[in-house]
Amino acid sequence: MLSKICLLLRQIFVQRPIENMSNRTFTMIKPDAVQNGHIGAILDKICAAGFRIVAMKLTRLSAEKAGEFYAVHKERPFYGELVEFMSSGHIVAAILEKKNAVEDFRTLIGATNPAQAAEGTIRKLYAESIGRNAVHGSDSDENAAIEGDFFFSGLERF
Ligand code: 3AN
Repeated sequence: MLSKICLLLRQIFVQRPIENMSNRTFTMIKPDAVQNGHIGAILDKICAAGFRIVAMKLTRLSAEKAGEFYAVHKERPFYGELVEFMSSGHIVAAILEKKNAVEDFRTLIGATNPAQAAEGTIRKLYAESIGRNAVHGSDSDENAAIEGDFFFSGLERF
């Protein structure tokens, strides 16, 4: 009873309601990193940073599926290039778990443009360019859930 009251009080008074801080994010190791043989090194960094792999698969997106996944960028000038690249080879898709997963994973991968990514980040180490930037990381809890559902059924996550 007391813990329920505490939870309610937190939800009322804490600026960021606790439901908004998800512990899951979604990632893809992109075709450039797969082709360059970086799957193992990238998974090693992800695990060393304290993420637990909840779901994972090696797969390939059709152009249609890549277009659907990145539909939010449809109006951006690089959309066609992005869809072509993301359907050009195999990817590793995964759902990852950790406290504050979305934000911590974005820190681990670094800036979109590897030239601007911090030292030691996955994109700094393994990305080729802003377009071929080795890994995807969800940008919000809401998108993490949508993106995870895009690739995995309930039976495929643990
Ligand atoms: P992030 O993946 O860091 O969240 P977004 O959401 O701005 O970056 O872009 C989604 C993806 O679109 C990037 N991961 C990258 O592959 C591609 N992209 C972003 N900006 C460019 C650009 N200027 N030229 C080519 N591709 C880009």
